[in-house]
Parts: sequence; C-alpha cells; structure tokens
Amino acid sequence: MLSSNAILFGAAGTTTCATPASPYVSVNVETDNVLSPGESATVVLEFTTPTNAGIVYTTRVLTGPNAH
Ligand SMILES: [Ca+2]
Repeated sequence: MLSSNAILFGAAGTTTCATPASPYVSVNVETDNVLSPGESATVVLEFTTPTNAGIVYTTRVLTGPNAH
C-alpha cells in the first residue's frame, strides 16, 4: 500500500495477483531465483513525492511464478 501522493521510483509494474493493487519492484535473490533459508536480500525503495508531503506505505513480499 502506498499513499496516493507518492510514486514508487523505478517500479517494475503494478501487482495484479493480490489486492490492493500496488507498485512493485523485483528482488534479486541470486541465480537460483529462490530466497533460501539463511539467505538475505536488501531492497532500497525510493519514492517521488510531488507535494513534498509525508507519505504512508506498507510492504509485502510475494513469491512464486508470476507473483506480481
Ligand atoms: Ca538464492
């Protein structure tokens, strides 16, 4: 979820498999394409806020084939 006054910079698209529809980025989990036990991934989210007002967001992790 992302407040309507903000845009996720570099979003790959918008989720379609799980509501609410949300902008998403893909996470690099190495060449096996799996986030395995003990493995970690870091994601930097950048937002554009045309009004410079505060924004609200929550994150989700979706996985599986065509998880977005
Ligand atoms: Ca991996």
